[in-house]
Amino acid sequence: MGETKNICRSCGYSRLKDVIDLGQTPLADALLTKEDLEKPEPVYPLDVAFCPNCSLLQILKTVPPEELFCREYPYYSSFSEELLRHSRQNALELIETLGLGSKSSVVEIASNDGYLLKNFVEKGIPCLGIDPAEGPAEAAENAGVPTLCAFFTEDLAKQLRAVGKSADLIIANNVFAHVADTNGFLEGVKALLKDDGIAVIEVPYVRDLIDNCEFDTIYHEHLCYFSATSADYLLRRHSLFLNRVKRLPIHGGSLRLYAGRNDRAEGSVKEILEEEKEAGVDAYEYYRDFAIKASNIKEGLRMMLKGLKEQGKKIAAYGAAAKGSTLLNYIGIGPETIDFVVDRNIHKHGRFMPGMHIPIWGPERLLKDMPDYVLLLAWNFTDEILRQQEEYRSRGGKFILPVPVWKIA
Ligand code: DWN
Repeated sequence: MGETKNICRSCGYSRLKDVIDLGQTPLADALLTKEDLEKPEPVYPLDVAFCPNCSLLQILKTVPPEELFCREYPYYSSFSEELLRHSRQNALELIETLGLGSKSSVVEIASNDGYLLKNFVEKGIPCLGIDPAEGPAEAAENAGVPTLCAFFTEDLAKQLRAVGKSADLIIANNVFAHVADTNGFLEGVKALLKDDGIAVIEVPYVRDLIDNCEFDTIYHEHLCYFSATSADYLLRRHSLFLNRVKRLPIHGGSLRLYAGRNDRAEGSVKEILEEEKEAGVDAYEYYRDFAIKASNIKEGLRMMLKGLKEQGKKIAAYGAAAKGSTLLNYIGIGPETIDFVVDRNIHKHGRFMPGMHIPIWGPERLLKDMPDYVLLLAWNFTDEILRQQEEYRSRGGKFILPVPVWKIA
């Protein structure tokens, strides 16, 4: 199912250069029920390539979005306090700097469970969430966030515009890198955006991925891995202009892109483009060693976990995260090593991790079973989770942080 494109998702260039092949991999968020364990589990190629023409790093396989973001899509943003704080800060800053009020119009693409738009609802600012995942969309509506359960496409944007809907602000966090029609997405943003409106788009940042070897953040939902360079090139092709950019720590490192119809670039844009030129993100050499670095992390982690098991240690994992699925499957860590995974997201409880079929329970299981070690799959929330698990740690439990080099915390 789906297609494997060997042409660039952004510019159509046909001679992409291979960076890493993570192998035949199950869908990272396709958590399994007990019944599913008896059925064949779909796997797809997970290989990443670099476009020398526009500098975009991307995966080649496009899994149909209906398979990725289906009814059972288990990801709810509101299970992370840090993400809620990060999102509230973003919303309040935008409300202030843009002077948004009761006459404004805000649209969020991939609004999930209303985790971010609720901050606009609270201020009486008219807003609309758009998200194809039925569970999170329903949760958003129940939280008082008007939500359209649909995929955002250029057609949908034009239909909304045709009935008089347009936006002063479009927010698109962790979705631009996820859409199969990268160019159509931007045409849709442009169609919906008022002449003086701005789009604020958060994407995983390719420099954090490469510099910290965050290979586990590669999965079929993440089709593109942007730099400011590749984003700037792509936006300009749609007569949208990158006017401000912020580098953020969230999700292992992200870029927040502020774009609009008018070219009013601030100093932050020139600065990051020069930094990236200096780092060489527009050349294949920057990506060349990524695969060997990931392989070294894989071997190091395998050996360390094998040693702990030989000592008779009990090991669990924390965070039934999409990145956790990539890490377990790429390294080949299964129930022979990890007894169970815990996660605060109640929608994941009673399910099993894709590929490795490790059971998922609530975090209270850690104190109940007291494993010697817990592999932290959701390492991007290390501080929040270690704080939360002080009791487990005070009883001698230890966390293993897996990337970029494993360490015990
Ligand atoms: O792009 C995406 C990113 C933004 O989120 C989505 N396509 C999928 C998802 O990726 P992920 O699952 O790797 O994201 P997280 O937010 O890193 O996943 C963290 C997991 O850990 C969630 O299942 C929630 C859980 N968690 C927890 O159990 N206790 C998180 C925190 C902070 C906690 O205290």
